[in-house]
Amino acid sequence: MAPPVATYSSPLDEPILQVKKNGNQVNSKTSYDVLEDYEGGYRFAPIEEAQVSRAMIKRYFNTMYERAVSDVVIVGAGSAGLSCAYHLAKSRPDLKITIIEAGVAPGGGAWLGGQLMTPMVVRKPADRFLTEIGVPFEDEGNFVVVKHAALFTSTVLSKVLAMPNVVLMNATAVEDLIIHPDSKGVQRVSGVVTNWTLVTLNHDTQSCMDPNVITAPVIVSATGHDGPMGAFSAKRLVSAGLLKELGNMRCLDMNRAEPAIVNGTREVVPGMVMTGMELSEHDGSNRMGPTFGAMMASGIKAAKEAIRIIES
Ligand code: 48N
Repeated sequence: MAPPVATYSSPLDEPILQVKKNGNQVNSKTSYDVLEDYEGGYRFAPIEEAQVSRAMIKRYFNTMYERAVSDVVIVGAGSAGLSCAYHLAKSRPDLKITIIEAGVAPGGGAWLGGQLMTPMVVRKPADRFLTEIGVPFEDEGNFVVVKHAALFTSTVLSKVLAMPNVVLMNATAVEDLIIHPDSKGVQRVSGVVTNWTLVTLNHDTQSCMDPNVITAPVIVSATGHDGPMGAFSAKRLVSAGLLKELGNMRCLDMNRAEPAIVNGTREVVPGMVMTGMELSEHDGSNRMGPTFGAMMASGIKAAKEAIRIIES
């Protein structure tokens, strides 16, 4: 039998959620209700295609205009950047926090545990962050295991995106830094230079694709140690003459790496706080491999550092 064809005389003035079932008007209160067959089949409110474009354009470009001046820009939405964003936005709901993420999908390396395996290991006491955001885990004594890394990442991401003072611009890359001398002549990071990531990755194929800018008194750099732009800010600080040389991440040592990253999280140059695995490239600390507690704790420390700078 052919599926029912939704036919209605004048959709624009038909009551949207008033649908007929067995000849009677029915208020479809829940999504399940509307899944049942109604006379004329499942129905949507009518729309003009241009309404969709304008709904996206208006909001996105209003946001770009409004966030051209932010209070804190976080570069990189991996586990460190997202943990920083969560703590910062929760502690200071008055701050305009803008996250710039080069990938279409935020989350960095935290969608998987290690060697593409899915469980995520978090060493105590960093499990407290999991408890705070409501991520269940199995307790193994000195560490805990989240059944799938994506459960942590999707949870922290959803909480960060739900915060009214946070804006995430994904598929957008930071391709340079804004650096000004302050009143004492000290070089200070004062913002970021951005472009669509696909443009940033293609400057060698098409010249003169100039970037955009976002200014902020504090930049938190959490660009990780691998991927097409890993350790972006650390490398740029070297080429800009604000860092003598990269420390270069050292070999794996979990017990040394994790406290070094957390305790080393700091304002590495005036106006820039560095967090997560990018710091291992900046400082030359060890890598910790497939354990994520330091990313969470480092992100939280970066948030505290950003607040300290803002309030100083
Ligand atoms: O997940 P990552 O790479 O970085 P972190 O520091 O948040 O977490 C690191 C963690 O995943 C590990 O590497 C673990 C602990 N392994 C350690 C080890 O020993 O191997 O996230 C960085 C994010 C990514 O999403 C990138 O796409 C993004 O930063 N990114 C950028 N976004 C915008 N502009 C850029 N220039 C840029 N560069 C990187």
